[in-house]
Amino acid sequence: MLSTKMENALNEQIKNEFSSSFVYLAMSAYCDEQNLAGFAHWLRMQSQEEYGHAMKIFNYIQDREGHVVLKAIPQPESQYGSLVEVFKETLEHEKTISQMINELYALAVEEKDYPTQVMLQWFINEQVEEEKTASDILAQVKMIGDNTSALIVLDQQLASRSPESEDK
Ligand code: OFO
Repeated sequence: MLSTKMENALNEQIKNEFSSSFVYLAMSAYCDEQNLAGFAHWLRMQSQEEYGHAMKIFNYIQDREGHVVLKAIPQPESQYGSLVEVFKETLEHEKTISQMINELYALAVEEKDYPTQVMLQWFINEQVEEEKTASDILAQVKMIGDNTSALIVLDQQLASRSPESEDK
């Protein structure tokens, strides 16, 4: 059974993952308005992935016979200055989420909650990937600068992202 402290912290992380989903959906809308359909698609897939992360913790709390509490999520930004800004914010956002996951893991260690530690290891690995992907796209967007042809190529590449499988 989950301790109250652990359960509260996991419910908070459900909120953070749903909040991430909202942030990426807002970024997707911004890219769509800039006629960057590939970026918009990629960010929409990212938003769905974050929804999946929230549900992974949601299901876990239920498996441990805990109590799920869905908290209000903040309104995301709806305007961005540029693509560079979008991916700078994406990278910063993922670093913040990594920190949150690490803190959750530290709490699970403190609580001697071994199943939660195992569950969180998936998220620790995932965050390494999330930060790398955000950092790679940010570097590419910076390199492209004002080169429209290169931007179109990257937009086409990002359009090919497929939805994550169930266990992602
Ligand atoms: Fe849930 O990994 Fe990004 O935020």
